[in-house]
Formats: sequence, structure tokens, C-alpha cells
Amino acid sequence: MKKVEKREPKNPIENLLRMDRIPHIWCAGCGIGTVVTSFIDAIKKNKENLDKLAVVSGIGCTGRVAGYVKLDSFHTTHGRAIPFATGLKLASPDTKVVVFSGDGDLSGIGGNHLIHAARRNMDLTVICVNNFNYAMTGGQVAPTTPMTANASTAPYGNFEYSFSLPNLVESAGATYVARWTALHLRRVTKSIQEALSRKGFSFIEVITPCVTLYARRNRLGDGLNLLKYYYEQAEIKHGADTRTVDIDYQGKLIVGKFVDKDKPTFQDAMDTHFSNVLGDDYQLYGRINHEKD
Ligand SMILES: Cc1ncc(C[n+]2csc(CCOP(=O)(O)OP(=O)(O)O)c2C)c(N)n1
Ligand code: SF4
Ligand SMILES: [Mg+2]
Repeated sequence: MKKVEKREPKNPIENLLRMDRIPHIWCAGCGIGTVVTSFIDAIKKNKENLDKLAVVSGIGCTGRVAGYVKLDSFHTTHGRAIPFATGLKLASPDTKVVVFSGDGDLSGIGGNHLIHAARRNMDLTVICVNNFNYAMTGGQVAPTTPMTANASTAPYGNFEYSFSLPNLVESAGATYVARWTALHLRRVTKSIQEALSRKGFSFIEVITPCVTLYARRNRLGDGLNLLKYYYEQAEIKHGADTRTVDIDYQGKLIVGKFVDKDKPTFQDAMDTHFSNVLGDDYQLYGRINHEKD
């Protein structure tokens, strides 16, 4: 019988990918894979305990991430990644829960969940791939599509005001907010490392090429052209006021770490409140009484 030789991993992140699901569905030149590489790099650099890390995605091209990473992962329904992740966090308080999803999934159909998780300072890390459209379903206009940009449902250009996601989540209560592009891979990695080390609602927006729909429809060229645009137009401004970081069509991209502060999480606030009200009758969330001190 022919001896089957053990194959050496060809890619340094292969051991954290479900290789039986590869080839993936993403188009050549799509930026989602590069964000996945940054994420895996971050969990390796942080030496995260993989038994205590979970990834939750919604539906969309980005939503496929949960199916490709070899971690405890859940591919939920459209717009419901955050409520699923919230439930998971409450059921397993010592698990770090990462939501990895698209701009449409998180801020369109899932927008209400996004703002309420931020308001509660739920202890989650959210990685939002913003490609300015609903890519998976044919490039429809999204709450993030810049004014005047073309989309399949806006053939004469978008006339709606768009969300500035950093401003939205900061106003709602997020304690860590950063924005990068898919060109800033090491910065994305560092932000994910930081977010995983913080408690509270962390939000990292990554502006990412969608070559097949957004770029083609707007005649912006291929993935390389988009990276060139990011290179020329991105300006790093750490601590920038999130009211000043709106994105105009093909305009400047203000990127950086905008918010990094401490505030009790949902579970900490609940513990403090009920301990004050109920005293020793209250059992700390996820712990037994003698762990209180
Ligand atoms: C309840 C429901 N409504 C609509 C859809 C169709 N749908 C699937 S993905 C998607 C948009 C995804 O956009 P985004 O989150 O930006 O992800 P992308 O594909 O751009 O990465 C839509 C509208 C769905 N699957 N379920
Ligand atoms: S349609 Fe756009 S976002 Fe989806 S895989 Fe292709 S390039 Fe990426
Ligand atoms: Mg999208």
C-alpha cells in the first residue's frame, strides 16, 4: 500500500483554519481573508487559550469567517451575531467572545443589537469588515455606503446619509474603538490584541476591498487600486474625536485608535448593583459565594 506522507502546513495560519472547507468562497482580491490573517496573528501573539475563545458571525461574505476558523465558532442568522454572542458570554463568562461580521449585518439588520451591546458595555470584541455594501447578496446599498457611491439599489448614486461606525458605537457606550483599513494589517493585529486584552465592548472597523461588487460598480479598479487609495488617503489620528471621522466617497480615511477607556462591564455592573441591594443573598454572576472576596 502506498505510504501517505504527512503534509507540512503550507501557510503559517493553516492550523487555525478548517482546511477541509478550503477553497473558500471569497473572490480574488477580496480583503476579508487578510483581516482573518490579522485576527489569527493576534490570537497567536496574545497566546490566547483556544479553549476559552469563540467566534460568532452573522450572514454575508464576512459572515463566512466563523465557518473557516478552526475555533469554537458559530455562523448565526443575519443581524443576530451580537445577541448570540451576548448569550454565549453570559452562559460562559470566562470565554472571550469575538464577533466577526460585515457592516450590513452589524449596522443594518443588526444595528439595534449593536447599539444596545455597546450601551451595556457587554464584554465582546467586535471586528467589523466594512466594504461599504451588502456584498453577498449583490452589492445593495448599506447604512455605510458613502453618499454618491453607486450600488445595485442606488444606480444613480446613494443619496442617504451614512453611519460613521466609530461615532455610532462610541456614542452608544463602547469602551474601545479603532478603525483601520485592510492595508494596515499590523495595526489591525495590534488593535485586536488590545481589544482581546480589555474588558468591555470593543469595536474594530476594518475598511476592506470588495472588488467584485462595490469597486466594479464604482469603476474603482482591482484590489490593488483600492489598497493604493487606502495608502494615499488614510491618515492616522489616534484619539481623534469620532464626530470628525465621517467617510466621504473616495475622500480621506481617518484611521487610528479613537477610544480606549475603562468602565464596568454589564456583568460587573450587575454584580455591584445586586451586591449592594441584596448583600450576601446575592451570588456573583458565574461564581460561587466564597469567590466574592
Ligand atoms: C433575515 C435576512 N434578511 C436578508 C438576508 C439576505 N442577506 C444575506 S447577507 C446580506 C448582507 C450582508 O452584508 P454585510 O453584512 O455587509 O456582509 P458582506 O457580504 O458585505 O461581507 C443580506 C441582506 C438574510 N440572509 N436574512
Ligand atoms: S463579493 Fe465582494 S466582499 Fe464578497 S467575496 Fe467577493 S470581493 Fe469579497
Ligand atoms: Mg458589507
